[in-house]
Amino acid sequence: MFGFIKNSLDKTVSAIKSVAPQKKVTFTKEELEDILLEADVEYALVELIINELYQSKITREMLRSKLLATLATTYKEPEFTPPFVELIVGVNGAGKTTTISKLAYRYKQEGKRVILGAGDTFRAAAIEQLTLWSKKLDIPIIASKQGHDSSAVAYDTINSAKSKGFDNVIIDTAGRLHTHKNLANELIKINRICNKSHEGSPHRTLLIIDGTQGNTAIAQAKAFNEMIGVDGIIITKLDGTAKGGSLFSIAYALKLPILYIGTGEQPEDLIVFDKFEFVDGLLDALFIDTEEE
Ligand SMILES: Nc1nc2c(ncn2[C@@H]2O[C@H](COP(=O)(O)OP(=O)(O)O)[C@@H](O)[C@H]2O)c(=O)[nH]1
Ligand SMILES: [Mg+2]
Repeated sequence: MFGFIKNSLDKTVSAIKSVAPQKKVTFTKEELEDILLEADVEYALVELIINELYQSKITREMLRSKLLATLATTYKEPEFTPPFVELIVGVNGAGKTTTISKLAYRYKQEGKRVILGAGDTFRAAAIEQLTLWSKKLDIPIIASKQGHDSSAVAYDTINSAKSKGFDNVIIDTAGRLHTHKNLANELIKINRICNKSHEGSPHRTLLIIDGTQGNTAIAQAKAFNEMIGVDGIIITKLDGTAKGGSLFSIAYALKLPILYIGTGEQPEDLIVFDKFEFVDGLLDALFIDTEEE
């Protein structure tokens, strides 16, 4: 898989190159400040990183350890009784439905039996979209009509999975309702109903964040985390953005692990997030490889 994360950083690397065209062995703090801001690392985090670097000439290793530290939160899979139930949350257009099909495809490739729940009952198009993916991927789905209770969909999906011995349940949710409070209430209710239908579930709540939004997604991500509690993040559309540096600020601000990144619209365009590969992908664009000399 090596190289895929790096490819998704192409645009971010181009942005960096605009302020640091020449690779070097060390950079000054001022140079690094420009570089990190250009990559869309949030201002406060840039300052924090810069202030923690005590030397005047910053080497690759010094910066590397600071960047890795922002991605320090790790994910620990909880103990669970199958099926493993996942709730997918995030604002409209973030890439929830697409990411669900990618996850489902991945699990199916791993030999698992997956079922989808079309829990975004607010928009008819969301139900149709997930149904279309389920047909394409030949993965069963539980769907109801627009306007129906999304918790009922979650309940039915989990029950069906239990009775048929499925391994994974992935439930879509609405990204927007008439008001923020409505959305919060709906998500809290789905959470409760999942637990009713299968104690201990949902086992994992994943927040989908549109990578092209960069740092502006942080406030929104915090809101979701406060609403229902998020276990991990998936950043989508990294293929189309120069804001790769925002991953540091998002992970750091939320103290949540980034689990996957989305790099396209196809089911296979989901990559396990490897923080080392990500950080080194950026650093390779900046620092001269001293071993090559
Ligand atoms: N290029 C790219 N497009 C994506 C990615 N993930 C989702 N999309 C597109 O973003 C749009 C919104 O996605 P959708 O799954 O409907 O978002 P939802 O409203 O959160 O369910 C669709 O056109 C998707 O094809 C990604 O990783 N890369
Ligand atoms: Mg959707």
